[in-house]
Amino acid sequence: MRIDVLTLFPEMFDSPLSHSILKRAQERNIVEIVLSNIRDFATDSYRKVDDKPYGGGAGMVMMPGPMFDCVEHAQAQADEPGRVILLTPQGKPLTQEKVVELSTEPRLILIAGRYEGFDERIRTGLSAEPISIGDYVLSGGELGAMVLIDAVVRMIPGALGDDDSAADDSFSNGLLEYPQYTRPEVFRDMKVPEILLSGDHGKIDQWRKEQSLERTKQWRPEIYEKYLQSAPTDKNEQ
Ligand code: 4HQ
Repeated sequence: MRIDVLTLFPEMFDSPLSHSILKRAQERNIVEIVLSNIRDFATDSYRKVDDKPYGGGAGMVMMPGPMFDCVEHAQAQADEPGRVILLTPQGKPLTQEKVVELSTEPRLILIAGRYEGFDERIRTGLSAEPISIGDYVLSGGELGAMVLIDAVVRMIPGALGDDDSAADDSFSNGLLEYPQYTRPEVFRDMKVPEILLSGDHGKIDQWRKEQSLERTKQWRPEIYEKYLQSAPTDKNEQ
């Protein structure tokens, strides 16, 4: 996969991209991540990329010109145009389902904006899909783009190491993950549940499933309802 990121602050990406799973995935050529500075596509001597909103109002809006030129420059570097994504609180929420879908794309182009928002023609004219990482307001789209990259890249086959697994992660089966324990068996008077020490893997699987169901019901009732309504498998017999 190739991921282009369009931003006014490419340096913000240096640290997240140079550690752990994202670092290794790039080294193994599982993903190529290319940063472009939108300001390099400004056309005036001030390198202006934002302007006042038509109709008045507070704040500044990202101009379409530099953004179109930046996207088209990125698209000229590969055969497929790639799926263009706009990070914005107005987008559909990023879910694990969406993450898995994006992980099968050959190419993504992420637009991380600043200021109060984008000229609407950036969304319409570039067929950009608005995506939000959550219902809160960030200072810019960069952290949203980093969250999306991290979640997507780890789902590409080969990106996770042998000791990592996506199979038991929260949401992978539509439920929150069961509680985990490691050594010591007793820590500050708190004991590891007896069943996990029993060696009975049938019983352990059953306990974990019950725990997943129980914490999802308690903590994320809306996810629990969705799970109950989804395709009937062994789940509804529990
Ligand atoms: N912003 N999910 C405003 C976000 C955001 C979000 C990004 C703030 C775009 C212009 N991005 N800029 N929530 O709050 O992705």
